[in-house]
Amino acid sequence: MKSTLKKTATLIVLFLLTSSASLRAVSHIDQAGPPANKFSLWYHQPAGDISSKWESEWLPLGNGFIGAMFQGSVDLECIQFTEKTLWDGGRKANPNYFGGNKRGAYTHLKGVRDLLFAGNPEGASAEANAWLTGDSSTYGCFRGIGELFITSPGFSTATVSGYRRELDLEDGVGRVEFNYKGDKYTREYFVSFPDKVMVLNFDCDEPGKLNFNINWKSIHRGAAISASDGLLLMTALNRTHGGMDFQARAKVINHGGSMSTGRNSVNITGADSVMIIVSVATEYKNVFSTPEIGQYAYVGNDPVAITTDAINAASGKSYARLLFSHQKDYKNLYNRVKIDIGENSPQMDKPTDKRLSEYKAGETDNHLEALLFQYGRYMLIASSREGTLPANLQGIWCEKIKPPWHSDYHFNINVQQNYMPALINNLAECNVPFIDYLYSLMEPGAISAREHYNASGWTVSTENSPLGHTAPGDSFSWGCMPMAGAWAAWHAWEHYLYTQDEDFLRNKAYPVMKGAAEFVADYLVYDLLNNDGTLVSVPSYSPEHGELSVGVAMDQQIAWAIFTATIEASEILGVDVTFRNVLIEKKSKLSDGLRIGKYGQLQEWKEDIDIPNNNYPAHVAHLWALYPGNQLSPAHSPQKIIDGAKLALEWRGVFSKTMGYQIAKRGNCWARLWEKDRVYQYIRDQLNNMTMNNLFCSHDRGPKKFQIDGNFAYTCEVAEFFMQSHAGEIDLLPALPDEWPAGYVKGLRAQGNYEIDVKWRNGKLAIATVHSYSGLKRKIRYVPTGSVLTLTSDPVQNFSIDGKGNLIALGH
Ligand code: FUC
Repeated sequence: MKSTLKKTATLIVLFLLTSSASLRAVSHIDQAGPPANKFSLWYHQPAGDISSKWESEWLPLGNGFIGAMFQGSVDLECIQFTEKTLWDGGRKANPNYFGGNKRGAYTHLKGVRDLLFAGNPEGASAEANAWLTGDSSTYGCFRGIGELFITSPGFSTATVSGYRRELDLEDGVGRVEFNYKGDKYTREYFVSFPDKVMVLNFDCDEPGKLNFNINWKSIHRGAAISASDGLLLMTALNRTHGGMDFQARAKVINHGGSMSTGRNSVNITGADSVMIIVSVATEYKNVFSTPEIGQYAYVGNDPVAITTDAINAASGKSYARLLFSHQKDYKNLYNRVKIDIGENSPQMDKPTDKRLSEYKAGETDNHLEALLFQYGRYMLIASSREGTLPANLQGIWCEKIKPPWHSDYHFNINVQQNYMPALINNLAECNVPFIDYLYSLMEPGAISAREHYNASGWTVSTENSPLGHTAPGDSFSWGCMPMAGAWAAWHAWEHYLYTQDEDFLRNKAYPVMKGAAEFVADYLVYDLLNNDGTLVSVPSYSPEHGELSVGVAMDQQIAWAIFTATIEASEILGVDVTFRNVLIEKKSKLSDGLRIGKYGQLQEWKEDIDIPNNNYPAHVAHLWALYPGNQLSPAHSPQKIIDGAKLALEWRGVFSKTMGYQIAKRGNCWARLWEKDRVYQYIRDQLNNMTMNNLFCSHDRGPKKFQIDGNFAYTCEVAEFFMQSHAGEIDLLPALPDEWPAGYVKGLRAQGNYEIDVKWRNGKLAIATVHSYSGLKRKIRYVPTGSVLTLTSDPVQNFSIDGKGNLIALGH
């Protein structure tokens, strides 16, 4: 029966076929409908060429270690991959590598400060560029590794029908499906965190139909490729010129048919199904020093042992079992947050690229906006898992030898922005790699603190590599960021604020915070320019805006935040009374980072020199205290400061002008100001102008350049429209846009160890459920009316509003 049906279908398809298109083109006859799971990205055609479409069309998979992108081609499938720790450079490139630090640079610090105090910023810049910059000559770079090809001999893509390429965010799986000569072919791809392997499974509903040639190539010259017994190896050992050793190992397992192994490839003939398991590892180890190598070691893992063990363990498991463990792990994280802001039929039934282009043409598509939100959560799960490095500028995905900005850790906003969505979106586990990483920066960061600033504690600058490069960059103003470590360490404090995990605070967060606060305490000096008796950061620089200066707003705000957090943490832990008192004393003398200037604006610099409407498209650094900081809130801050922040944002928040990674940041600032009518334009701008067909965020408005913090900032922004908790209370619906009149969000996390579900109708709260895991009795505010209640210690509490908008507690 099945074969009769299939024959009829084949005839129809053949009848309908037009002349054959180019090899990659896929027929649109018998087009596939949408996938079963609504939170999926899907397409009617494979992604384009790797050289021009990788960052805009290919779809990402990852487990925090291995990052892969798949093209979805029928006849020549390509899975591009890398491993997060593949960093070339550092000590392997130069045995005298010293983390980029220049020994004794600090002896010139006083000279730079004196010039700034003498009112000579140009002279100070020249002096700083001559003496205080770091050495970036062997800084290194994150790199792609290679591409795996699965060729289907005899296949013609022109004759497939029902083609669909998808990334299913609900299942954590990529798929390619199509019909060919009456048979249905299904391919499923994922990267498993529990099994530490990438798994590719090829199936057909008719036995014996799968014929493949499987091989791969590396983008690294000198990587040896070999094959034996269904096993492909890509090995680069004993590399010179700074190259990190690595190995990729792929095992091909066929069910039915036969397998033969050539010199560099594996051939499958007539199989029922085929599974390919891939392990990738490098010699990178995040250890600062070893007895054999000394400082800046950062190697010590054995890639051959890691890939051998992973493949041996995984190849003894069935595809179903590997899939089961992957989904159990993935769904445990992904399923915690559910969102519904409205579903827009018929847009939801259209492929993602079509939806996006219609959206750009003005179509309403709330579900697409929700899809982008969940995509950020997917990407964080795929790029940031415990046991390895945090997500970098491209998360974990890289196809090149030289990605933009080395795809490194940028500490003047980007790496922090990667982690802004983690806690509120119930992914605390994905935040841990960042805090672990900061912990590991304490050793190299102490050397930079000493050599460049004669300070205790630890520091890091604008650009950082996982090879311990914590020195300032090679142009000083841009490349120095004295408060970078403190900003990052403040994330460790936030982790505690959300989770209330005192062990984590004691063992992980507090040491990081204390070291950062020590550095800041030493770095601050009395302001001899204004002679006002305040402590200021000198030299300081408002990221990418202006010249070297004395006590820029952002530095002062971050100093305030790290002091406040460290004082409080030391009280909670009952430690370091003397140091705490030093911080209390210094905090009382800090120059205020919340100065209001002659136009009523929140100042970016200590001097009142802001230019109205200057529309600078990048950082809005002086709003740090508002977002991501915790210092400001309309709930308790003086109106003058809130108005000053609004004006500053007005001048700099101009719609459709900012860069990709800054759009959601501005939306988030308006959300923190509880200006619901200002936020939605940033949602629209990001999707309209900076979102590519695979929903990656572009850094630039011109030629597209993938940078992941734009995606992550979006996911944070959307969550904060529904709920905020930075002001020591739970704020419900603080910035709900009118464009999302009804819906719900379930599973957000709030500071104080709460989990929050919110449902609304006609733009008004219907019900909010607070799950209280630590029993704290904080306030809960319904922002649209300002109505406030106090939480009890009950584990579950429900709230709604009465006819006047007053918050009312409901029974359980
Ligand atoms: C910051 C930004 C740049 C870029 C870089 C990676 O310095 O200002 O535009 O995003 O990071």
